Amino acid sequence: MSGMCGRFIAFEGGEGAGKSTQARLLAETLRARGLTVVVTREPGGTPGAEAIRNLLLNPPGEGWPPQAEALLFAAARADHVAHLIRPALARGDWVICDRFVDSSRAYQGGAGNLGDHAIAALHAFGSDGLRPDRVILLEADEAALAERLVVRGAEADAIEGRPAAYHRAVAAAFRAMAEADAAGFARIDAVGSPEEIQARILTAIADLLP
Ligand code: T5A
Repeated sequence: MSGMCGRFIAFEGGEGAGKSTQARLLAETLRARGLTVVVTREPGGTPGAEAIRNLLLNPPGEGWPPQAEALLFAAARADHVAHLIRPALARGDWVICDRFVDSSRAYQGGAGNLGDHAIAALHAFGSDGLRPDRVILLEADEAALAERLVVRGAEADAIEGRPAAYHRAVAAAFRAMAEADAAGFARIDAVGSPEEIQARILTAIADLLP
């Protein structure tokens, strides 16, 4: 629980799992029910964090060492939490965030080998350990995700362009986190039409809805 009045939902999963699409659809549905909803993303969401996003996804020079990368994600998150997420929750708004700290746990902590304790320590320092009320983990097999990214056709950024083994380790880390915290995570099958997937998500957050 975020401990505040609004609700905080984070979408997580691999590249192309449909997080942005589902975040947008969920916001539309909640707004139609009369809720005030803020949709945001990480890295980013505030001017400061968007500036850091650009440094992370298009690194100047030879690329960030793993520790520097984790610190930059945590710094972007600290700005986003302080300037956007906490104020919105305090107003009683719903916040829907496309990726949050569990991406750092899966990418930098798991696939990047920095470990969960290091990421937890950065998050405790940067963002007072804020947790979503529910993490929606969108899961699909590698082939389905690869096909979507080909259809989308955008050029891979510095993290998306890492080898398949890295992305497999990311998926495994997400799976392990969800298994360890069944109440905090909803594992959603991300294969199907956007509408089918949205119906699964609404079922998974039904207990949070007013
Ligand atoms: N990162 C991020 C870290 O390493 N550590 C961190 O702490 C954080 C916060 C962020 C990168 O940074 C890394 C992870 C990432 O590598 P990003 O641009 O936010 O970069 O990357 P993604 O989150 O992966 O965003 P994507 O846009 O690639 O994927 P989404 O949001 O999961 O997917 P979406 O909705 O854009 O859909 C992708 C494509 O599939 C289609 C869409 O139309 C789109 O073309 N699609 C579907 N196709 C078929 N069936 C469906 N049901 C579909 N739903 C969507």
